[in-house]
Amino acid sequence: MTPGAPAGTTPADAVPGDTVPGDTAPGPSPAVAALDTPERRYRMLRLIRSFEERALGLVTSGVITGGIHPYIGQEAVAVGVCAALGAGDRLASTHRGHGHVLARGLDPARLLAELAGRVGGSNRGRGGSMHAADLRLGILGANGIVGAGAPIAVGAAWADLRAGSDAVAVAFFGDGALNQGVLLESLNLAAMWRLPVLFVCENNGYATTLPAGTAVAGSAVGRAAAFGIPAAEVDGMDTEAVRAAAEEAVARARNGGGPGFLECRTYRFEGHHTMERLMKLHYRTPEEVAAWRERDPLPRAAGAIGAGRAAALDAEVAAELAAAEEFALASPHPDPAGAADHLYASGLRPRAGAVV
Ligand SMILES: Cc1ncc(C[n+]2csc(CCOP(=O)(O)OP(=O)(O)O)c2C)c(N)n1
Ligand SMILES: [Mg+2]
Repeated sequence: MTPGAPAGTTPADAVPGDTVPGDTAPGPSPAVAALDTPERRYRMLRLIRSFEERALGLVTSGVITGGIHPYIGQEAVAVGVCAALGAGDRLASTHRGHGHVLARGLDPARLLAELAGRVGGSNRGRGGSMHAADLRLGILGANGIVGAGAPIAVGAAWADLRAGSDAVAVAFFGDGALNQGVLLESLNLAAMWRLPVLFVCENNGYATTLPAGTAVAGSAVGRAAAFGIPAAEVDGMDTEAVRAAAEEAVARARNGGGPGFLECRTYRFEGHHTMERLMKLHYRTPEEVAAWRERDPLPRAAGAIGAGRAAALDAEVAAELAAAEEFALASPHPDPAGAADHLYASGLRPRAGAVV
């Protein structure tokens, strides 16, 4: 492949299955997760919770290097929002993104392999925890840059609108993004151009160890209101409350009503990042953590379907994740000789002489 060849040409060194831009995951085309019944939503809550618990174990044993930002405690937000989406919609995720991508339908086996840096991973093991993406599911990517999903979702919504589609784009972000300029720019543009975007603030009370109460002047919904964007505060520990609020905002956006904004009040039960286990930090009291654990979204969702049915689904998920781990661990690490592959869109390669 000669440098500078026009985009769209097939590189001579193309990897099989990599001819479609964004078709990052080898294997069959995945389907968006169906979350249309309380049972399916409960199963997904359990899948995310158990996936994260298993991933924590793999961090401890050194199989996953670099650590993760566990989503445990916040599952109702991802499941409630994704339950309100259609197959053609899109989402931009965060550094704490496993719940978002699983709720959208990413195969847990592929995600676990991705976390472990294996070729069978959703991004061939090259992205890791903070970069899981699959454009076939409308997953525009997790993102290690606080607030950076917002402009990506706004751009996707603008492109879809221009293309005549009625798709909606969701931007997930934390309370830590509320003071990022790029979020405010994104809110402004989405409001000015009446773009079909749902901004979802997962307010878990802390940005790393910084309490939102000492960092955020005004309020989350107040920021949206300043741009004329309808905003609602939602109990982020209640899947059905999140779903109802998201459905309303998604329907309005899809019908030309412009962007919406949800502030989901939630809590992470684990540390900010797995590194926190090695640190002696005292920014939350055990009483505060215990009080939020009382509001765990899983028992509430299990109550709606009955204990027997919930236990059966728990067993199903446990078996699925055991198989996922087997798949992930059997998958090899990528060949270091191919480290520079996939850095550019199809048709582009590093400049001759570039050090990669
Ligand atoms: C632009 C930017 N600034 C700082 C960081 C370092 N950082 C990583 S996570 C984080 C806190 C994010 O808090 P929040 O947005 O509330 O999400 P949470 O971790 O609570 O889910 C920070 C400051 C970063 N990744 N990107
Ligand atoms: Mg936070």
